[in-house]
Amino acid sequence: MYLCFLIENRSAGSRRYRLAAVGLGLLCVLLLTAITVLWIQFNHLTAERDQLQTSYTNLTAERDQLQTSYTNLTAERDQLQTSYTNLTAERDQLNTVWIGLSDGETEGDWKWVDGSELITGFWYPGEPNSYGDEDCGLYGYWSDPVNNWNDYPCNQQFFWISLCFSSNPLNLYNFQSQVK
Ligand SMILES: [Ca+2]
Ligand SMILES: [Ca+2]
Repeated sequence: MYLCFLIENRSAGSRRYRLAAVGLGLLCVLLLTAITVLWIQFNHLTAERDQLQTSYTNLTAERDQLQTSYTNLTAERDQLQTSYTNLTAERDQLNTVWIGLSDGETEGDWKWVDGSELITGFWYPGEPNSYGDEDCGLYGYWSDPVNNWNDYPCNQQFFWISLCFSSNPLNLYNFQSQVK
C-alpha cells in the first residue's frame, strides 16, 4: 500500500515537470516569434525611413534648383523690363522731332525756318499753349496720329526733321534727320 502511494506521487510529479517544460518551451517559441516579427518590422521601418530621407534630400535639392532658376528668371525679367523701358523711351524720342517751326520772333506768329508763314498747323487740342517758354514746334509729342504738334522749349534735345507739309500732314518730302 505504501509503495503504491509512493509510485503514484512520483508519477504525478513527473507529469507536472513535463507540463512545466512544455509550457516553458511554448513560451520560448512565442517569444522567439514575437522577436522575429518585431525585427522584420524594425528593418522594414528603417528601410522606409531611409527612402524618406533620400526623397527629402532630393526634394530639397530640387527646391534649391527651382529657387535658383526663379532668381535667375526674375533677374532676366527685370533686365528685359529695363531694356523695354529704355527702348520705349528711345522710340518715343525718335517719334518726337523738331519740325523747324518757331514763334521765337513774335509770340503766336509761327514761321518755318525759311521764314515762311505757317498756313496749316496740326496742333494737338490746347496747343500751342506757350506754357513757360515754348517757342519751337514738335511733331509727334502727342499720340494723336494727325493732330500731335506741341510747342515746346527750344533748348530740349530731340531729333529734328526739315520738312514741308501739304494739306495732308503725312505727305512729307525733303526729309532729313540728324541728331541735334
Ligand atoms: Ca511761344
Ligand atoms: Ca505746349
